[in-house]
Amino acid sequence: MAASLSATPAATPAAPSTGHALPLDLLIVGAGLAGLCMLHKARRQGLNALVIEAAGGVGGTWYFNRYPGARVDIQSMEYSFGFDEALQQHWHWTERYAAQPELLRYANHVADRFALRDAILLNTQLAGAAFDEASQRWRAVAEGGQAWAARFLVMASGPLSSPNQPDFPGLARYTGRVLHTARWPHEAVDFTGLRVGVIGTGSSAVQAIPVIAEVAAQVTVFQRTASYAVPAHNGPLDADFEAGIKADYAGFRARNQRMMGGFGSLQPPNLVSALAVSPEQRQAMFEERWRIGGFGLLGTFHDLIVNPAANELAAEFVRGKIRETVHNPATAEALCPRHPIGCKRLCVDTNYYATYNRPNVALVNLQTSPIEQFTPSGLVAGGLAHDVDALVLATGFDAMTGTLLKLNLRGRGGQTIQAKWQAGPLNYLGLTVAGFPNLFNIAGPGSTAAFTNVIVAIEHHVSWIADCIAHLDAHGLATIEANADAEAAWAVHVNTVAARTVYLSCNSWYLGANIPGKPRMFMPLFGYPAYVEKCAQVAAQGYAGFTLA
Ligand code: NA7
Repeated sequence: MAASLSATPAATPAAPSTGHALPLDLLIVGAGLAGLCMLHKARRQGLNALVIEAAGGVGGTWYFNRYPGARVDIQSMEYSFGFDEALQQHWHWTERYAAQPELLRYANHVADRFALRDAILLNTQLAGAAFDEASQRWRAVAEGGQAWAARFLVMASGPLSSPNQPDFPGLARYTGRVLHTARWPHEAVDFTGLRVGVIGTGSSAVQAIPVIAEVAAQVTVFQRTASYAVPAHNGPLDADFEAGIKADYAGFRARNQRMMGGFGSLQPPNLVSALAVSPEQRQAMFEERWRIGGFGLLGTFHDLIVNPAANELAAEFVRGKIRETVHNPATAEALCPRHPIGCKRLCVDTNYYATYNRPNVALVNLQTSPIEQFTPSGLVAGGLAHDVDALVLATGFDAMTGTLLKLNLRGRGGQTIQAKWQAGPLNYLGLTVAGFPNLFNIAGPGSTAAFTNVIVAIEHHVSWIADCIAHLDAHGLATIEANADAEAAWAVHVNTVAARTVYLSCNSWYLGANIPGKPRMFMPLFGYPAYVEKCAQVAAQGYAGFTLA
């Protein structure tokens, strides 16, 4: 960290460039969709808030993940804010699943529409923040040295914001261009006629590979774990569909709120077990969902995520689709995942498996042909040299905790977040951390965000935080802090819920298993409606499980 923290008051109470002369109520870290939403809500509540953002623009995920083919995996009509009727009536999505440029335009539209930019400091990376017990303020410093004091620190830094850059020994020897999907350059990258290597086959790779393959001379995909991908059937947004939703957008949002993931009410899960129907019926039901496309496949039967035997039937259905699609039987077999479907986030694709039928696309299975070394012209895997002009790392994120753990965050008594989360991200309701008063984390571990339409999760968190602050203000209270026992019970709860599902049976980023050395702890909570109810109950009981002072 370039800047240091001390218990002495911050030298500069607020950044002069934003005109924030008043003491800050909220310092919000991150100008992605969560930060924008929090800022707007705080201002509507009469609070003085400032957002700091490391990037040169707003939009978070949609600012950084600009790789070819990047698009949302939840339908556009659902992946948008519902807090403002005029906004949701005004905004028009062009596609069923919006692409990154359109999503970034949406984030910018929100910033402009609600006149948020005067309270957003771009190119400002938080170095650290410490809770000063004497003043009961968070004192934060940016890497450039600017400093602030704020009553509340809101981390809106995103669950998937720290790219995973695996420590590939010898990668530095490679002299071609290396790109990471999560830190894609802003200028166009032209792969025309080039030989491109792609490491990773998660959602980002599944979206990027078909698009890169259309122009590249050769694409070589290095796969460690095969992915399940369901067709998006993407295309222009149907005007009648849009009009139908807009005729009762509020009702649509409300119905989505009752779904396990906060989305998908147009295609609710069938209330039948995969084991209770005949093989022919089962096949027909899977086929129907496959024809519709998207995450709804996992709702073909109500027990696919909780019953391994039911899950295997869905997994085998998708393997059947892979074998049908991919002409080369050996490639098809290598592309067939073996872990339970849904255990890692399902990919929503356009032509992913079919892309392996192109003569210019090859798959290297790292299970049988591990990467041995990098060379100036490429890499050697399984004894074979692969020369490439560019290497795309589609290796994902140090999810949910990566960003916070890079910061110098200190709670009571100078305890660091690294010490606090040594064995995994302990927190209460996902929103708060014992020993870190007045700190809120949006869409982080311990909440349902990773399993939810994240915008729905963000809006819920923002409302909860705003209501909590209003409660403190109404009662003349300065601080709220999770109790250690409530926090410990919450960690048990999150893992108990996960243990009833297939989620513990593969090496996913939900478990921290994609990062060597990261403590294994199941981080997201499954089940949005029950979570919302619990958060509401806690508030209704005067913030049970918290100490308010
Ligand atoms: P993911 O889904 O975490 O995918 C990362 C991919 O990179 C995955 O196939 C990994 O294999 C692979 N990977 C990671 N490290 C390595 C190393 N060291 N060697 C080889 N391969 C590696 O990230 P995405 O960016 O695709 O998607 C993240 C989320 O964004 C997604 O879930 C959606 O919510 C949107 P592994 O499976 O770990 O064996």
